[in-house]
Amino acid sequence: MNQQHYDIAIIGAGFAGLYMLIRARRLGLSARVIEAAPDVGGTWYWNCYPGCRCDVESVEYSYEFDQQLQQEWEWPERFSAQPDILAYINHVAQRYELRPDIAFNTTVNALQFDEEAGRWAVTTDTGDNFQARYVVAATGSLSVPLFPAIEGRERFRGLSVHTGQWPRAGVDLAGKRVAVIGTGSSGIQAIPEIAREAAQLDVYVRTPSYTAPARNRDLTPEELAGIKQRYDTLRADEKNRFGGFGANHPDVQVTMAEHSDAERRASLEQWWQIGGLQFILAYPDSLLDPDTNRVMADFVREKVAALIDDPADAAVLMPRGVLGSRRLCSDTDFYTTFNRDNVRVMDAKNHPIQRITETGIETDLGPEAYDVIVYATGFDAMTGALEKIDIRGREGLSLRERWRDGPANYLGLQVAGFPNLFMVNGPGSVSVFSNMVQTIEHHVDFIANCIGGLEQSGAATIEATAAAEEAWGALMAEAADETLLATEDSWYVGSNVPGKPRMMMAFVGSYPVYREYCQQVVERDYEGFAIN
Ligand code: FAD
Ligand code: N01
Repeated sequence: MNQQHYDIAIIGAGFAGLYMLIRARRLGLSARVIEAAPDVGGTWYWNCYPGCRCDVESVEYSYEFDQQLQQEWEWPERFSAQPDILAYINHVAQRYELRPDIAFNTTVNALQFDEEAGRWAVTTDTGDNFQARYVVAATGSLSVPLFPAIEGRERFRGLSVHTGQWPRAGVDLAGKRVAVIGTGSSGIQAIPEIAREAAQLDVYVRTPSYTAPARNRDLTPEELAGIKQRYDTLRADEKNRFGGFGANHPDVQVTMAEHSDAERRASLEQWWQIGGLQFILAYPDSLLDPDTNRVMADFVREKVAALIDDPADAAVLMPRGVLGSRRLCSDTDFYTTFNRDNVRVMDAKNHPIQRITETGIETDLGPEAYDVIVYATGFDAMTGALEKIDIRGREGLSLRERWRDGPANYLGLQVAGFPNLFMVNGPGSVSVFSNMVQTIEHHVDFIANCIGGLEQSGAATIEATAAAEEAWGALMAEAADETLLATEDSWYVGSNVPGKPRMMMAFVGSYPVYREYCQQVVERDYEGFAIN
């Protein structure tokens, strides 16, 4: 028989939930983690599609809370592959003996705040229900896979798979006719791998993404030893970078306008050679000045044109619009994959997918038959996982209702009317514009310190005030308006989900600014929060 009451309910056993459990234990509080998956890992459990890896360097995309852990773990590659990241998370779960406090294969369906008792009732799909004084939703920003609303999807008699729900046993693609729908980060990583296995691969491209070569490679033992020696400096430096990553590379402060044409060219070439997401950091005004952005985008287009043999394919795959307003992807052999004889580019912008049939995909150019359809079609990001839960705060207030016009929040941590309910990297935080393990640690530390303080003071609840929420919303909007980030349709602004309110859902004012803001809030006795 499970215990009926816990101090803290933690939802999710990814990077965020696991660290929250560690911090709860350090506070001497009882905690129970509920996880829908059969094991730990979150993103890195679910996304086991071929080619999946991180795009923030592994030595940065990892926990820093324990020096020993940081020193003992050996990252094999610059950008480690999903199995290696999952192995690391499993190591963490084992090292800190976390599993006994986690209920796997269990989904939280509802959370209801009992105002009189000052407790949350947690209801799950297995009947494993309990109460907790605090709830930490470590439910993930990109954890609800999204299928497109294409007619007939259920009719397909072959295999349909989403990259975010890839079968654990793998998919045998040898000799198969495969279609991939979607060319965001997931599609771009999976396509070269699928092309190597499948007999035939058709890639349906509606909006081509900007992508820079990852230039992934093995980390040499000497390199890793060097990083470990200066880990403290690296971590400190990281916290001063826009997105909390990139500390292995120069921190460019010179805007593009300060460079001559030749210097500009040399700089962009240098960053192209460094590779990956870092390319966006070539100039500090890359996401602020439309001229800088255009020059960088033209540079990428020139590179793309040189990599694809067939000009007609290149035209379909050529990225357009603002560089970075959809997440810059990071690839290995993406464009050259289209030079293979077994790969075709399908222009899904001019010939949209009309329907899925029993045998394949139909456009106005006719039907195409497939054995496997891969949906690399993304996620109901930022709010999806929270809105799947029926969350009721004070006076039965529903979170879904509260967020009908957009995810109002304070610091991406709390929502007014929902006391003692914390989000990790929730909408309104830096989250998806950062090295998320770094910002997860920052959020969890904030939450744990806050709970620790409440416990010491004997206060029962903490809750964002409506005024603080409104002010934070205005600040978020202001920060977004100062950048080019909200100019195009993307999951950043919720436009990939029909009916979702369109707004920039993360704080784009930078991680250092966000840290400073949080620091001031704490120094002013949790300004913007009501403590009772
Ligand atoms: P998640 O890892 O998403 O874990 C949330 C967990 O909560 C999931 O396991 C889910 O099953 C569980 N859950 C949700 N709702 C419920 C419920 N109601 N009941 C029970 N359980 C629930 N970020 C970077 O910074 N760098 C990268 O290189 C990077 N690469 C990525 C690659 C991919 C393919 C994807 C999809 C995302 C990537 N991200 C990256 C973002 C990534 O999501 C975060 O870095 C990080 O892993 C998030 O950890 P988390 O614990 O917050 O959430
Ligand atoms: O999802 P996406 P993702 N017909 O939303 C297309 C992280 N991540 O899973 O834009 C045709 O970016 C859609 O086209 P359009 C990272 O933060 C990181 O790839 O709607 N196409 C788009 O091309 C990332 O940003 C890594 O026109 C259709 C694609 O599906 C986030 O997760 C790896 C369609 C969806 O792209 C999400 O990335 C993976 C239709 N009907 C993920 N419907 C790293 O590298 C949708 N599409 C670290």
